[in-house]
Amino acid sequence: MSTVPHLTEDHEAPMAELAGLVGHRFIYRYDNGWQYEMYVKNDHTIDYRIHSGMVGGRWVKDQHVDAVRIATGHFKVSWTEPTGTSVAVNISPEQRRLHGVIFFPRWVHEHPQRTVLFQNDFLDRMTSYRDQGPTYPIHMVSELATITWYEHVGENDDTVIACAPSELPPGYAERVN
Ligand code: FER
Repeated sequence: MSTVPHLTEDHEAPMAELAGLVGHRFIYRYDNGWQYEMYVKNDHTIDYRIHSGMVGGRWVKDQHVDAVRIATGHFKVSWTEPTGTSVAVNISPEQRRLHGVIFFPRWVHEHPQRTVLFQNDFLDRMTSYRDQGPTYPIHMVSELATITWYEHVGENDDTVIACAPSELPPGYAERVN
């Protein structure tokens, strides 16, 4: 913990360090064709939607993450889902480049459709599947991606990711900026 009296977090002054990441929406397509959307809600939370891929249609709000700046303009966001899936994403917004590593438990790889839902409404089901497994062997997916949409929308806005991918207007995820 910090010993600085007015700071209570164990990571001091994160906001200046994470400018360019926090409060931004990213839409990106991995080189394997999988398309994702991530909203960095604040320095420890993301909301996201999966537009296509093995678990296309899945969406999640208020996932707790670890976010750090590795170097100027280069960030890393890492977390473990209630399903047991773990993800680490490196993001270079200005270069429109991203690299993700996803570690899927065996049960997700065998039954991806079990995770295609609004996860927040099914947390008990997800942790139950996670605890049943099988977990191993882990299915690792390591892919580069191109960021096709990058926009500042501000922090802690629950309207940014508020519906399933299927409920979006046609062409929503294909817009490029
Ligand atoms: C990402 C890669 C994987 C991402 C989320 C996941 C929001 C989540 C995977 C899962 O739980 O199935 O780039 O960004």
